[in-house]
Amino acid sequence: MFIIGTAGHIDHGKSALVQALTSIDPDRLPEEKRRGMTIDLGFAYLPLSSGEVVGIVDVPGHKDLVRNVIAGVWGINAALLIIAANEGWMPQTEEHLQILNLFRIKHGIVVINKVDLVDDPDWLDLVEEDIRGRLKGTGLSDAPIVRVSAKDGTNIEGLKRSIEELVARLAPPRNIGKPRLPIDRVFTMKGSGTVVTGTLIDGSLSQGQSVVIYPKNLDTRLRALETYKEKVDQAQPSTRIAINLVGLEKDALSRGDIVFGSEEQVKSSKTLDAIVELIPRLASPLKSNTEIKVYLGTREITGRIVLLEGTGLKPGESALAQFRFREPVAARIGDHFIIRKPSPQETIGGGTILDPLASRHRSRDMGAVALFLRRRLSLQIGDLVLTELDKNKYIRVEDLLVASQYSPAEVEDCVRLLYNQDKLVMIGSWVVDLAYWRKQVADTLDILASEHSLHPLQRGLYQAELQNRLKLPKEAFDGLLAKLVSSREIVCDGDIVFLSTHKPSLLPEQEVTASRILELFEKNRANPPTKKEVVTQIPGSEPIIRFMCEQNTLIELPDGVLLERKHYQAIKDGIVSFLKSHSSISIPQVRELCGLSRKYILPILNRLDEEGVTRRRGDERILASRHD
Ligand SMILES: Nc1nc2c(ncn2[C@@H]2O[C@H](COP(=O)(O)OP(=O)(O)OP(=O)(O)O)[C@@H](O)[C@H]2O)c(=O)[nH]1
Ligand SMILES: [Mg+2]
Repeated sequence: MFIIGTAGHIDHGKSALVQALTSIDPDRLPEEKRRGMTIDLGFAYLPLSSGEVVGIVDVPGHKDLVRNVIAGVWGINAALLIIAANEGWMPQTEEHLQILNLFRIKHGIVVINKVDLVDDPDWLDLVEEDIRGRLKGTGLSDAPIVRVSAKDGTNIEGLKRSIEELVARLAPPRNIGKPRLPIDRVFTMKGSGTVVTGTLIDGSLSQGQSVVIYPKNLDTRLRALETYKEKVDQAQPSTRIAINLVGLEKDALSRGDIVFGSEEQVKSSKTLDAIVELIPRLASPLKSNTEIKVYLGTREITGRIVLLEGTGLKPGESALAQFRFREPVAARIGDHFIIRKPSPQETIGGGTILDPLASRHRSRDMGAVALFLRRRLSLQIGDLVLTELDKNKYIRVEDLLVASQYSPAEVEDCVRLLYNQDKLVMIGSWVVDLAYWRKQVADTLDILASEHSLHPLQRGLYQAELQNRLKLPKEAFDGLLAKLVSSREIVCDGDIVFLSTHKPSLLPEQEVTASRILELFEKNRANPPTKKEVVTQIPGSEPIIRFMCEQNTLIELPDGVLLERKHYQAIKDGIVSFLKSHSSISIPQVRELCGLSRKYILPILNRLDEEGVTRRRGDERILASRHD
């Protein structure tokens, strides 16, 4: 499916030509009939011999109605640039051509109309020669030039053949599964309620499906769809469609609103970065921070343009720029737009959106921002994926490049390809920028190394603490640890992470303290000191006690009770062997067995319960099942 738009100066016969081609009068408003001119967009369709139907959008030629032209040209695949033979090239011929050019329309036919008014064939040759010269350097420079008369029908059949040839050359419209319908008309139809029309792009829409309408985020459903006067179940991209919406008042909608297939596909921002180009014949340069009108989709929106490189842009030149709007705008990377001066109204340029979700840039970041945007100029998916990662650092695959003209499957395939080429990192559902990932790996090793040198007695760092100090989502953080474990750079022991080269060890003077601590326990077997008591007797011994606990030389029990490992093991063995010949053991029996007071016995028994050695039954302990 394709859409062709008309273009050209007022009264050059655009609407007459549409009627001659299709037998449909595109001027539908009473005022248009009365004044004999097109005011708003008109629509028709042309069935081709192939059976395909081409949609036609007819635009007004009046110089004050250029905003309607832009809304109409947006979304067309090819153009008919119509020039009256008797008048030749005129100001809006030029302005419309510039608009087509800025929208990167590269396919079209130039029609010299009203040949019935010119008797002299040499004159027509001159007109054609002049046109050829003016098309140079534009997207239509090689377009065929066809001479017709809409009035007497001269060569209308020839023009139809040219249209057939043109359509055969067009690349099929893309269906990326993310339908957008920028609304160009809203009206009420008796019996069915609110109807909107527009050019559908980027995906298909089906009867009954739910949609969301931006910017008010109105949820609704498509009661019925029509393309070219026929009811259809599904409409394909690059068709003109009319949709009947359930439960919405006409006043809730207007031109410029966008129907989206789902809420997840709506991404918007008040700041958008773009490449902007000024048309060559402008009288003055464009200053940074100027207020302008931007035409995106069918929406006209006023905002400021901030040049990201330099303070002024000369006619015919291009530069990176940021738009700052008061309200958010939903655009996609690669969308073309037109810019106009508010007064006097004049088309001054256009361009392409490079980052529809930009933020305000600080002047010191400008160099990096420019580099980032320049890498996007190709609009190639690989460049977009890599720059998006550079910007976001890490992102879920399904959130990557939603606001682009690529399908989720294309993005995923590209991510996989770049992953195979070692250009990015994939961890679970996350994609991580390669340089960022490397930095996180280096940071992990640095953090652990400095932690070890700061606390040589400790085994390492808690995973949660390390994750806090890095900036990665949990799933990616786990992936990072797993990778460093498999390359044997780090060890994860339960919650603790440490460098594989790290062995906690005591300095010679700390060894002395450790022996003194052990001595305390050996001397007081019947009444071992608590942690507090050790620290009182040997000031500064706390880290060494912790180290000895980690090394399993000491065992720390609840309530600050400490026991020498060997001592604890002996008590445990005693209790287990007692229970092997007795069904249970009471607290007095434990006391008798190990010669310790109640202060130690309860923590010991609780610990044994925790270890699954014993189990409580009333006031007594029995062997836990695995010891039966
Ligand atoms: N003699 C002659 N008159 C034509 C021809 N085509 C259109 N006209 C007349 O030119 C006038 C303007 O035609 P339109 O089709 O309304 O022109 P338009 O380009 O659509 O005008 P706008 O929409 O206002 O820009 C009408 O009076 C038409 O009848 C033609 O081939 N020969
Ligand atoms: Mg017209």
